[in-house]
Amino acid sequence: IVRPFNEIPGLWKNGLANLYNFWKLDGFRNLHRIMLQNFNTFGPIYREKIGYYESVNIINPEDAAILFKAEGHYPKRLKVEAWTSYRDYRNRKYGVLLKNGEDWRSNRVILNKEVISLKMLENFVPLLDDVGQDFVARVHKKIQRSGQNKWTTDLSQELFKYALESVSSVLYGERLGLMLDYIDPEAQHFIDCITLMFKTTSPMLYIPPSLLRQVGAKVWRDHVEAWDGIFNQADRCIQNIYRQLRQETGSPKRYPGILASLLMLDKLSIEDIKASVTELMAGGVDTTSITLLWTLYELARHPALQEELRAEVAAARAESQGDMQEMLKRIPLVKGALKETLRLHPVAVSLQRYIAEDIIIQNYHIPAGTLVQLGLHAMGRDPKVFFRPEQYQPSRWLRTETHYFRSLGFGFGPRQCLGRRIAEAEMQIFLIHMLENFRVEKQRHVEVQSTFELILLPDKPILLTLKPL
Ligand code: HEM
Ligand code: 2DC
Repeated sequence: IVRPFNEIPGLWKNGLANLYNFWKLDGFRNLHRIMLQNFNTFGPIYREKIGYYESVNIINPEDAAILFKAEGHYPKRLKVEAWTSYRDYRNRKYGVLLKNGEDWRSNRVILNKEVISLKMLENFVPLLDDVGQDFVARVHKKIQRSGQNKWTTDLSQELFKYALESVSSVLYGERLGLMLDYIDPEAQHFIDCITLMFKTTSPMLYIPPSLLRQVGAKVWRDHVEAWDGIFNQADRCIQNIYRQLRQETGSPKRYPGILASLLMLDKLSIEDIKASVTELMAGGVDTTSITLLWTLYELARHPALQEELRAEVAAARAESQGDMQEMLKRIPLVKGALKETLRLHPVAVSLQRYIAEDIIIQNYHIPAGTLVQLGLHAMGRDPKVFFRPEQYQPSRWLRTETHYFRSLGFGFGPRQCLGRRIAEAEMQIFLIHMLENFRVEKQRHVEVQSTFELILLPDKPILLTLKPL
């Protein structure tokens, strides 16, 4: 017999009291740990209300399958009101990230062809390979300058620049020059704005931005300032390409980048293109860079594994005579390492959908329209889902264990990450070049954990030492 919605365990009766407790636990930064704890207390399904944020939470891959089968024709994630409020406030259009319904679908279908199709990957790879090579050259230079034949540093700022340079090169078909010694201060400002934008979003998941705006709260003001910085910089890049395109005659000889392709295609309005390209540019910085930082950290902690990956890359290089596109087909363990990083250190603490139809999960009835969250971070660490979950083991993705609804770092289905192909290629190419050039080591015994700033980030600087091979 199916049990009713109201019998799902959890704390969902008093949103304000729960918000107060959440705040006392520093929940704004500990969301992932609180979710783990809730699954321990309540079991594989619990209902929750914090402030005005209400959801049902699940953890099992089999339940995730049920959730995604009920996502409907127009899958809808949690509405991040801070982001929509900013757009409304400044009168800017929603891009594919924030649109819903038919408007989302028609934009997404066109963007899919230019951004996430395998055909386009061919165009992206040479651009991303150039950035990877420049990154390595930059590190060699830093090592030389140190005079110690090694370089010990917190790589996060370097990785932000690598990620922004990479995503910009595929969006605009042009380099920003962030691998040079003196970089455009505007680009640095853009990077800082993205970090601030994420950080100021998390409190506004639970307290309505409209309220914070009315009382003139600092988080809201900082949030607006951050998005303003993001949009100003993106507008400059977009204007620049738009102008060039109008001056050019005839069709371009080489691949002109995603933005120019979309403009020439002429299927989306300029305002729609601008909105989605800005989202792609902003979405392409902290996500891949943090994932790469965690991967280097894990490789530094597992030297034998690092050598195994290096051997795989060397063999792939030899077999494909340096053709990067071919190489990417011959590095299953490197790909496994990235999956393993996203299992233990996912960018997104959860995946969510407002379900389009009634479903039954763990024998509870859940009505259509409910926000259901899959605890991605919790699932990745659950011993019932992954054998010895605490171990970083890229080879688990090659064989033996089942992968059914277990590799969800980029989300699922038609609403999954639009930047997925770019992110994957960018990260694989980065690791190839790094493994071919440097040994990565870390300081003794510093346990790094995650902190929640809308995305999950390392809670302290990760110091790594790079030594030339
Ligand atoms: C959406 C993860 C990199 C742009 C998402 C979602 C996740 C995610 C979990 C939500 C998917 C869902 O609801 O099913 C990641 C991870 C990344 C990454 C783990 C890197 C390691 C990127 C990059 C870009 C990007 C590089 C841009 C080039 C987007 C956009 C959406 C999105 C635009 C919204 C798509 C839509 O609503 O239709 N990402 N992402 N992401 N991501 Fe990423
Ligand atoms: C944060 O409880 C925790 O990819 C919330 O590139 C639920 C939630 C909703 C939407 C998620 C968000 C979480 C984490 C960051 C995500 C976002 C959707 C897209 C975004 C996963 C899990 C991200 C980082 C995009 C951001 C692009 C943007 C800033 C232009």
